[in-house]
Amino acid sequence: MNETNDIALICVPIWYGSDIHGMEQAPDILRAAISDSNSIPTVATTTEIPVDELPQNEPDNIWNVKHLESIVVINRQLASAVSQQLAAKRFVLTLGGDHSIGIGTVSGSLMHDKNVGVIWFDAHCDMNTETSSPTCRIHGMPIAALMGLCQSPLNDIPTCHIKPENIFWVGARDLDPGEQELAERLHLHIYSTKHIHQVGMKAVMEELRKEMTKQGIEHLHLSFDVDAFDPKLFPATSVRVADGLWMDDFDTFATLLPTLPKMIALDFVEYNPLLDNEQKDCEQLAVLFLKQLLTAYVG
Ligand SMILES: [Mn+2]
Repeated sequence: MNETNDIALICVPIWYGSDIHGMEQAPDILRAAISDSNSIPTVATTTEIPVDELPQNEPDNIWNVKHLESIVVINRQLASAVSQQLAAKRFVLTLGGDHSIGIGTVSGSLMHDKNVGVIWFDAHCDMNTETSSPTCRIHGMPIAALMGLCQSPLNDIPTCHIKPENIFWVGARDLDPGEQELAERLHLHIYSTKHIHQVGMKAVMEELRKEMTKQGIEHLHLSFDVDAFDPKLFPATSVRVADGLWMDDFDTFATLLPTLPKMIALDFVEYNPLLDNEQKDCEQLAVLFLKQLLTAYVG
């Protein structure tokens, strides 16, 4: 699997999962920025997942979840696009959009390898269900859908559900009560920012390596949400949480990523260009992150 190092780029300009405008602009901006940067490997093929306008009268659902039908349609298409590209032995880079796209991307990786490991790099755990969610926004639910804990059609997007022990949260620091309960009951692998800063990112990467070996994981999917960073470092995101990760944490993470099972897919989500400054500092940081994350895998 993945004998070649070609990149398949998938763009998903969606904001419906966050219900906040701006993130739909990120794929075009990042795509232009990485094609201008000669330090990022060339993209072999690009797929645009169509994000249609919301219908005038959106159908109700009993959970009052926002934009459910549109998000389900988009994620079904995304899952099959990801699995097709993985089957063609390409490395899949998906540019969001909000983090609701994690349902589709990880579903695609699961079609390729049922035992795929997932690093959910995020300030949040994103494992609320339709009933535990305080906001009714789907970008806080992808992990619950992937684990099969949802009740709506979100649950049926993955053709097989992920084992909770194959998910590794890095940078989490804002758990809702329902998520806290799940984390304790299922003994989830959550590496909080506090823990990372206590023991150091290097030690955390070693813990990840050992746990992934224990689970027999051969392939890795990295779902990278920029809100994992401290808002002082990366303010251009919509759901900011204080006390996040810093540049040296990221450098260690990216440097040691090749010591983990081979990464086959990377999602880059929740960058909101409308919240960037005039100098586009966050756009430049985003390109730097992508470059460092991709270096060991492609090109
Ligand atoms: Mn997220």
